[in-house]
Amino acid sequence: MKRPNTLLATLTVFTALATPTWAATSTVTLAVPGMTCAACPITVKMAIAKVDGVQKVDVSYEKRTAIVTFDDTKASVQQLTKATEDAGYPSSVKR
Ligand SMILES: [Cu+2]
Repeated sequence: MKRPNTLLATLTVFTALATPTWAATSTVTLAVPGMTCAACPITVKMAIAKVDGVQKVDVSYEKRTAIVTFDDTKASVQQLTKATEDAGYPSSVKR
């Protein structure tokens, strides 16, 4: 009965990745498809930077992504995506 154990281990890893509890600093890549000109990344970056706990924001207009480093005891991914959405740029976690 190797299969169930392997499945359980896989699920455990995925759960751990989805909800990191051991570290204060997390990095997430957000897909921001709504950026349509060179000025958009500035708006997105400012919106994300305002979220408490955000330490670093790298927005790529070419890739339509925002790579955010944040303190996950202060901020959540949901707060980050909400911040971009409130600024007019809905985003989602890129995997
Ligand atoms: Cu623009």
